[in-house]
Amino acid sequence: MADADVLKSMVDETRRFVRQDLIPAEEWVEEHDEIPQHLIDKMKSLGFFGMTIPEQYGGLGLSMYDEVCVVAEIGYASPVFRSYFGTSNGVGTLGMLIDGTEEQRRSYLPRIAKGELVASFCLTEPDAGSDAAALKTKAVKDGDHYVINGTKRFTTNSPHAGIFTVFARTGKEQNSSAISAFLVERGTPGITVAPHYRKMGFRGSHTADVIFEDCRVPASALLGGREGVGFKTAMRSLDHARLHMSAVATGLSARLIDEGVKYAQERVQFGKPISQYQLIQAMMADSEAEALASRAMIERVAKMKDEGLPVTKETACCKYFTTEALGRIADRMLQVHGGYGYIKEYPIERLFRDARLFRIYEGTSQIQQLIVAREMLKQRAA
Ligand code: COS
Repeated sequence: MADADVLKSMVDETRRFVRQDLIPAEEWVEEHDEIPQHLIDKMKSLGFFGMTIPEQYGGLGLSMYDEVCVVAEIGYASPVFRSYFGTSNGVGTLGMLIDGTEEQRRSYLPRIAKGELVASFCLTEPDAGSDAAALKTKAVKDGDHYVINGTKRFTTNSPHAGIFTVFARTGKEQNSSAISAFLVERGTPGITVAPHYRKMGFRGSHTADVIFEDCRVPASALLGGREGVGFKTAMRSLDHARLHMSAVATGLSARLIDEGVKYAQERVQFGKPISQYQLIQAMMADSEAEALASRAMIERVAKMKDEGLPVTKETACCKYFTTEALGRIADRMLQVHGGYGYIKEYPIERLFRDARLFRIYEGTSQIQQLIVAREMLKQRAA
């Protein structure tokens, strides 16, 4: 964990950047469906692309606690900005950090930390979403190479990515024990990134299918040099990434509350600001209580993770609670705006659409419930 003063100055600097640079650019991003290059450059200079990458590989080496504190600040802006560097810190690099060889880490992490190389995570497929172990992409050994064939779906940042962590079947078994992970560089013949999807929200963050057709990679691309452990690498990466995502959701909840309360203080009906009415206050109070609970959860679980404790159940609890709370808060704060919440005049309409994704990606709420219940039963059986 960083020294308290160092963390405070990082949080303060991030808060300033969010308010001075990111929030004023949100509408431009929405309209143009891209992030201006000068903001990407500023995010690079602040070290955001290497936030979780250890210092020895050129990153900031934040602890999980530091990470949730900084990320909750970034989450206060449109989640699109965080999304651009999110995969480089999260699922796109965690595999290398958890199971990669030293050579693999040295080859990619310093460039990812600088923002020169965007990392992307190819797990989901057309027929393997929640049931990730059902993936069909194959990697067949051919001498000192593997040949990869398959289609990966909804791959965040794939249009910008320079390196993909690709999960593929190397064995004949139909279960998760036949899944391996590969580090595949963009530009390898046989990779096609499809045009990005038109989504409900998150304009400016690009998600596309990645198609592998007879894509030959050297055997050294096999993550950690071991077949059959890829599924566990993916699950362990997601344990971390779901806590990171919970911090983003917590930041966005705080923003939505500020937007709703500001509107309630300005909007006059029946002769006084609507913030003076108890039915509006109830929505404010319910939202504030849930935001506080979210904040307490992420901080506590981050500390547990830093202590090396198992947190599969706890990160799933965080992802489940913070993103469902975010959904309720977004709905209430839009309700506070009344008819003005349903038109594009205020940020709430866009943030509401963005908030909807949180209950779906990096594992739906239903998958988080399933993980929590399974872990509870496992603990009781032990
Ligand atoms: N950490 C380490 N190992 C884990 C693990 C974790 N968090 N979760 C599972 N494993 C291990 C299990 O212990 C098991 O190992 P053994 O075979 O040695 O016993 C193996 O992985 C298979 O686990 P399990 O049987 O639980 O797999 P299932 O296919 O039943 O389901 C879920 C696992 C549902 C949890 C998984 O498919 C999942 O997370 N799905 C959602 C995927 C997702 O989030 N997609 C979003 C897009 S990716 S950004």
